[in-house]
Amino acid sequence: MRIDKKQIEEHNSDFQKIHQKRFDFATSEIPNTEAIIQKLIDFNVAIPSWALGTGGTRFARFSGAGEPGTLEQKMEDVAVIHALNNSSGSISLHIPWDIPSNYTEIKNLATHLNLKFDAINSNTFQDQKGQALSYKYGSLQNTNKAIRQQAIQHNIEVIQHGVALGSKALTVWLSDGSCFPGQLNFRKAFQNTLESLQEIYAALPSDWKMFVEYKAFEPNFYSMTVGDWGQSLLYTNKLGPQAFTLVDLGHHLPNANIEQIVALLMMEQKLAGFHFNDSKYGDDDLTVGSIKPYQLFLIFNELVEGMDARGMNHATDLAWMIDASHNIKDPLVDLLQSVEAIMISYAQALLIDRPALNSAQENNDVVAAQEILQSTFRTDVRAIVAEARCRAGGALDPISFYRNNKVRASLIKERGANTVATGL
Ligand code: LRH
Ligand code: MN
Repeated sequence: MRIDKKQIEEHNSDFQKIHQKRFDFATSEIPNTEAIIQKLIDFNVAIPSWALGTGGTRFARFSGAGEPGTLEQKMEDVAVIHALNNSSGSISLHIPWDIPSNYTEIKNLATHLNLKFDAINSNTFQDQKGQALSYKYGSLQNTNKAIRQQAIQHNIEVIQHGVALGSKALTVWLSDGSCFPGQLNFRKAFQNTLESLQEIYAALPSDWKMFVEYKAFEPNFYSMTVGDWGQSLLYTNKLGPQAFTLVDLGHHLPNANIEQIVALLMMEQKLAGFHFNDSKYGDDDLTVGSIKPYQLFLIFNELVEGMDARGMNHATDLAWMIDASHNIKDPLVDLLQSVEAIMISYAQALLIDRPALNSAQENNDVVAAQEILQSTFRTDVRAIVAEARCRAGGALDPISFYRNNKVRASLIKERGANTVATGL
């Protein structure tokens, strides 16, 4: 399924009149919109290969139709999203779910689809068919050295897959932990995991990064061996300068102050980047900005402040990825909504009057500080985001385009109704 430029031009000419009115109003209210538009055009959010099909829970999975059944079809779906929003030009693969059958063909397809390969993910949270040793009691933490070695070897193979595709980072998320008090010696589990990560770290090419993703609970429900940002930072500090802490928004205990965690990880220059999603209770993997949009804005406020304080390149110095699961919505529409929510929060954070906020903070003028943030959060920047998208060749209203052009119906016609995507 390819979206051709002509279709997008037709769509944009239909939406131009209403868009122009909104854009003119926005530019009359919002200062230096051109600088913001350029930042938005340069910004890209990677799409997870495992979120292009319908996700499920332990209770049920209501499969959608026309899902991508192969890596090639997953890449085509990411290309559809990218053609519509021009902000999703990279895919994050998960091994072994996405092992390419032919590297050259996959790389040629990526070039043809104008896609890059973002961070690549290892998987020692499942036992694969024919796998010699089980990860039931953990992988890198396991008391059994042979099991740790098997997991280390898998991660090194994932790096090799990534090198062959042009990725520049390995994401390690460990489901390791315990379900009951007394089950685990926390210190030994940490030591085993650190030594194992050190062997994997030693296999990293010099221009690669390792992202250590933490999670408070699930699938272990008493302890996780990389359970929070502090534990992940312990590992990444001990591992070395190529190791960074990855923040998945859904991996925190209720009411955690994620924007403060982000500010401190940036201060330590140990922030890898993000797995964006939203949640009300646990690792719900819901649409970004659908539950706590103010929190997302506050996170981007800390990001813009932190990146500018260090002269970082907003688009390339951190890893921007989505990690979501779609139980009841069309995955492509859900991902379009998620990228839109990210672009809106980023644009609003770029709007914040930093000198005024800094002086309010310096003078403990709490009300002024609050008003600066809240009035910015209540500023409608959607026309600015749409203008950036349109200038970059995207659709003014991607979801209307997707629906009006019956993209899902075309995918079903092409793939049939029963194709199932590998992943969660
Ligand atoms: C774990 C996680 C991790 C992925 C998996 C698909 O909850 O966030 O990032 O490997 O989801
Ligand atoms: Mn994640």
